[in-house]
Amino acid sequence: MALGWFKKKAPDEDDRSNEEQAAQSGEETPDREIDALDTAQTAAEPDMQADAPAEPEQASSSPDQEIEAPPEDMTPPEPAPEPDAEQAGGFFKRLKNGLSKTRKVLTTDIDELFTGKVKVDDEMLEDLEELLITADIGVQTTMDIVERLRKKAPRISGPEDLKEILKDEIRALLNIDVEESREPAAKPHVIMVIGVNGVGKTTTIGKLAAKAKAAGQEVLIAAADTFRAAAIEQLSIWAERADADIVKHKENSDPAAVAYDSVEAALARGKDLVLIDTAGRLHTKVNLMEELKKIKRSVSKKLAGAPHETLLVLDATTGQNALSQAKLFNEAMDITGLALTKLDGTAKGGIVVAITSSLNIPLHYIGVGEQIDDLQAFDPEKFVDALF
Ligand SMILES: Nc1nc2c(ncn2[C@@H]2O[C@H](COP(=O)(O)OP(=O)(O)OP(=O)(O)O)[C@@H](O)[C@H]2O)c(=O)[nH]1
Ligand SMILES: [Mg+2]
Repeated sequence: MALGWFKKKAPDEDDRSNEEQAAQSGEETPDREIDALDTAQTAAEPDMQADAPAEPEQASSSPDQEIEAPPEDMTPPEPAPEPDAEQAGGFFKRLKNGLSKTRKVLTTDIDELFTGKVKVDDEMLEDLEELLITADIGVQTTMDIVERLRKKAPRISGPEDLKEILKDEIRALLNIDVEESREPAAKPHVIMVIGVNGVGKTTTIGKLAAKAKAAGQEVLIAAADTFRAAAIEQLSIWAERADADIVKHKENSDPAAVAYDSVEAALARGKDLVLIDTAGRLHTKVNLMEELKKIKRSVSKKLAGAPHETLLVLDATTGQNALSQAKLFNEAMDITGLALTKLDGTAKGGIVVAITSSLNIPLHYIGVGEQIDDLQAFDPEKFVDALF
C-alpha cells in the first residue's frame, strides 16, 4: 500500500501574532524567558551518546496553560502487543470495528427514533439533533444538517431513508477539503509530529513508520521528546517493531539538537522519511510552542524546506476540545495536516465531521486502535460507509 502524501495547505499565519500569543502565555508561565530559544544554540554540539536509563521524572511544571490536557500518570504506556493474525482483519473491517461506538449512535439510535412512527416530525428532528450532538458533530453543523433534513422530511418514509439522506449530508461535509495526494519531493521527507500529552503522537509515529516501511521506504525516527527516559524507551520499541532507525540522546537533552542530528543522520544514510516525535508537555517551563518552533528552525537549518509536514495529533475522545487544540497549535505552528486517534474508543466519531467542516486543515490519518495497522489514511467515502 502506498503511503499517502498530501499537498501542504498552509493557513495564513502571522509570526508577530504568534510572538504576542507566546508572550501572553508567558505571563501565565513566568519562567518562559528561558533563552534556550536562541536559534544560534539550536544544534550546537549534539550529544550523540546513547540514552542512559533514568528514573521517569514526576511533572514539575504545567504545560502550556492555554491547552487543556487530561491529567495523567507520567509513565508512557508500553506499546500494545502485536495482534494475532486472526485479529488483524481487512482494512475496511478494522475501520468498521473501530467506529462501532459511533455507528451505534448513528444507526441503532436512529432506528429507535422511528419506533411507532412512519413520518419524520418535529419531535423526531429534535431527538436527532441531540443524537448528532452526542456524536460530537458540533452544534452549528448539527443545526445546519437538521435544517436541511427538515426540508426533505416529506420525502423520508422510514429510518433507512433518513440514514441515506444523513449519509449524503455527512459525505458532503467530509469532502470539502479533500486534497490531492502526491509523492514526497524531498529526500528525506521530514514530518514533525506534535500535540498535547497523551493524544497518541508516539503511537502514530510507530504506525506511520510501519506504513512507510511496508511501502518500501527507509525510515528514521527522531526521539525529540526528551522529557522522560521512558518516553525514549517507548519510541525505541516502536522503532524496533517498525524496523526503523532511531536517533536518541539522553533524557532532558535539547530536543532541537536531537531533531537536527536525525536529519543529518537521515541525509548521511540515504533515508526516505524522518518522523520527529515531540513532547506534549515540558519538564522545564519553556513554552511548549516555543520549543516546537525551535525544533522546526533547527530542522530547517540542516535541510532547507524541512520539516515538509507538521502533523498535529488529536484525540477523538476529547471531542470538541480537539478543535480548540487544533486552533491553538495552528496559530503557532503552521499545521499541514491532522491525525485523529482513538476513534475506536469513542462514540464521538462525529468529531471528524466537525474537524473537516470547521478547520481549514486536512485530516490525513485516523487511528482506530492501538495496533501497528490501526492507522489509516483518511478516506471520506470509506469513512461514511463504515459509519452507517
Ligand atoms: N484505542 C486507541 N488507543 C490509542 C490510539 N492511538 C494511541 N492510543 C493509545 O493512547 C495512549 C497514548 O499514546 P502515546 O502515543 O503514548 O501518546 P503521546 O501523544 O505520545 O503521549 P506523550 O508522549 O505523553 O505526550 C497509548 O496507550 C496508546 O496505545 C488509537 O488510535 N486507538
Ligand atoms: Mg509520546
